[in-house]
Amino acid sequence: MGIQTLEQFISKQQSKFPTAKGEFTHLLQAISLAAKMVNREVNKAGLADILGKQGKQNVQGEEQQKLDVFADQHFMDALEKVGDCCYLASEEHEEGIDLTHQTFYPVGKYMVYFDPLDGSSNIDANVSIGTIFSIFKRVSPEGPLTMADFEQTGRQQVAAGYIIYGSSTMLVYTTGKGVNGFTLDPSIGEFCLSHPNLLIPSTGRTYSVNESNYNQFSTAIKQYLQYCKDMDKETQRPYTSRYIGSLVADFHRNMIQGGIYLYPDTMAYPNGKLRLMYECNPLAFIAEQAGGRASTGLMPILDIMPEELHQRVPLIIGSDKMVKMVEWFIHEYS
Ligand code: AHM
Ligand code: MG
Repeated sequence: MGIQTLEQFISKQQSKFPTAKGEFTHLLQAISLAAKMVNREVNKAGLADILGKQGKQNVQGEEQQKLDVFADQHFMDALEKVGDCCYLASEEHEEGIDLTHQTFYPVGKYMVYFDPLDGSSNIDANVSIGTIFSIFKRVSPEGPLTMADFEQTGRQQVAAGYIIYGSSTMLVYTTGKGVNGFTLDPSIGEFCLSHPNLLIPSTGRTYSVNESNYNQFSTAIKQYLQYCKDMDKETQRPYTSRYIGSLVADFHRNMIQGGIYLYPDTMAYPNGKLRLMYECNPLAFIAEQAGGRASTGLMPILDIMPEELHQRVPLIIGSDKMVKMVEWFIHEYS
């Protein structure tokens, strides 16, 4: 069996729906193109004076890195030009962009939420970073967007994915029929199918959490972390602690090897740090599609009704049995 490029894979999937107009195919192609451009910049980051801070803060008061701005511009540009979107929202912009008002490019039915460069505080240290995206379809037929278009839970996502710029660059996505991973072959500039039908092991030995926040965690989370460190032959505890501090990288490792990632509420972040629309929802969709689980500890991430664009929620995500165990601790100790 020879290689199968992302484009070939998408076309093959699309051919199963003879009435489809190819809009979704174009959208994924646009994302793949922007990902390649960001990858190129990430790879030459040390050379091109693109490392370091931009000197501005984004809407959430975090310092923007130069590559954040580059990635945001390229994803925005590619998604706007493709003409299949009606709304674009990025971590880097306070407001989403309603494309139904513009006349320059065609307007389509897709709403895309994305984090252009997640974990960007790691760039200067050459640590893996990522892009995360979530795609919805507007529910109102046409014209201006309505509240109903924004009031969709993560279960209504039509696709979601991430790109990890790591020791190799991978694009992993789902359209609700399993998860597939593609590795960028730099010699031909194409993402090639490398991880068909990805499944998260139902349990693992790795837990990822920023443990410096321990004193701010609830009793339930403290008890769970103690459980991770306790000795038990059957469950192979103590578990191993691994925290990169780059969500896509921590999540991807757990996808491949099994494990759990937690960003619970803390005093500094009473609702957790991570954002529902472009960090938690897309990864939760992928996790569930790969046989894993994603929860706030009290409810599935995918059932949360969004209230605002940059809404934060606690995130517990990864191997099914491990996430269920945290839910059990939260139930017992709350
Ligand atoms: P960012 O979107 O500003 O990069 O923040 C999200 C990142 C995640 O990648 C990572 O898991 C988390 O923040 C790390 O936060 P902390 O440094 O508090 O552990
Ligand atoms: Mg982020």
